[in-house]
Amino acid sequence: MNKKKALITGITGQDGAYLAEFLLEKGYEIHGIKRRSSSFNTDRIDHLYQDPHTSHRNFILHYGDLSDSMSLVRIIQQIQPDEIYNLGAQSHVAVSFEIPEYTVDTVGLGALRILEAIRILGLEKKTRYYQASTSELYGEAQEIPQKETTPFYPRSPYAVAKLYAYWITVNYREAYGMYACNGILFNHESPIRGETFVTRKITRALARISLGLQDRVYLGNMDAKRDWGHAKDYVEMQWLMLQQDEPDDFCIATGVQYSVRDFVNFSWGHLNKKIRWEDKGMNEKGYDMETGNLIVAVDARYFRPTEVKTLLGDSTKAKEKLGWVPKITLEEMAREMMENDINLAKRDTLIKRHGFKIPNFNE
Ligand code: NDP
Ligand code: GDR
Repeated sequence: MNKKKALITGITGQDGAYLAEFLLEKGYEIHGIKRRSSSFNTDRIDHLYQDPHTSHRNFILHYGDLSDSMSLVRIIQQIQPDEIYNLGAQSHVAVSFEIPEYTVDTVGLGALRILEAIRILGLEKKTRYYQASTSELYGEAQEIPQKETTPFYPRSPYAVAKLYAYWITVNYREAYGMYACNGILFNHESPIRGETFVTRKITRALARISLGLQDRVYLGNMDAKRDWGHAKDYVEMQWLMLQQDEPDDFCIATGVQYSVRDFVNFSWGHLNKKIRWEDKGMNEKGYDMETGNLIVAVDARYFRPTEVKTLLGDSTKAKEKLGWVPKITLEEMAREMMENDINLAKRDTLIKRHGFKIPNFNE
């Protein structure tokens, strides 16, 4: 039997890496789109790499870009994929205020370019399409918890671009009978989460502080609340959504909410340490109880022009129709992330001890 072929945009990102691993285990032939970079950008998938000079590969990367229709048409025509997972994006909410046009180009028009490529190539009945939609669509939440029927109120250029991508996916499904779905995923993290998203920024910094590599971490809104799940759990749902009889849209969340401050406490608590918080509110500072040293400081540069204060999801529909339930708790995930970042910090300590310079970025 011929292997199923999946094409993944954003394969070098957090979800792309977990999804590629998951689909390889299911026996898929994986094709991924990577964009040109002046330095290597495949860290998260290097363990899956197969030498292009060998035959019978089932993991193949193609140069392309969501802003380049021609590359997308060429790759889709060549592969004729059974499934496309559109995970590629300028996915940082705060950065989208700095580069709004580029964000809309990759996130909004990127989705349109793929859908239109499927249509132009006459693959409407063959190729199933997954759109990486987001809880950021709810923004200023109109209902608690949020589910598939909750009205959207996006609060950033990123979220507004994702709103376009959401509706163009629905429109191509209705207009052309395509199997196209939106996974409205709430925040999901992991040890390979990008270093500038708040959870990873926290675990990485606290690990380094505990080993004396840096003295504090600067954060923004400590009161923001999120429904945080584990990326490994969530990619299974992306696949399940494309295996149904009829295409549909689903919310994916844990149904449990914590604040950024809670996440700091979980992570520092992993080291059996406690934090004393002073100046309650936005200017709150966190001191290590043992040493009395300031380890968390609030810096207004991390506040956003319009903030999403609180998100909490209801994934009853996914539980009922897909049989999907999240397995990994936030405490387990924070522990896994801390352990990973402590190992990386130990490696940096060793490098420093031998006289080499280590990067000291604090974004
Ligand atoms: P990441 O930021 O980790 O990965 C984004 C990926 O998109 C990277 O592979 C990146 O490539 C690629 N990319 C960026 N710009 C382009 C472009 N112009 N052309 C082609 N590829 C590009 O995101 P996640 O893995 O966390 O998220 C996956 C998707 O899910 C995104 O669309 C995100 O918006 C969405 N989402 C994520 C959630 C989360 O909590 N993680 C929640 C809800 C939705 P490179 O490595 O070269 O930068
Ligand atoms: P988010 O994730 O914006 O929800 O988007 P992020 O981790 O960036 O922020 C979560 C909340 O934490 C607050 N915050 C900080 N955020 C960052 N990045 N850095 C800080 O120093 C900091 N301090 C406080 C933020 O203000 C925010 O309220 C993520 C992305 O993966 C999107 O692509 C995805 O669509 C959504 O999750 C669901």
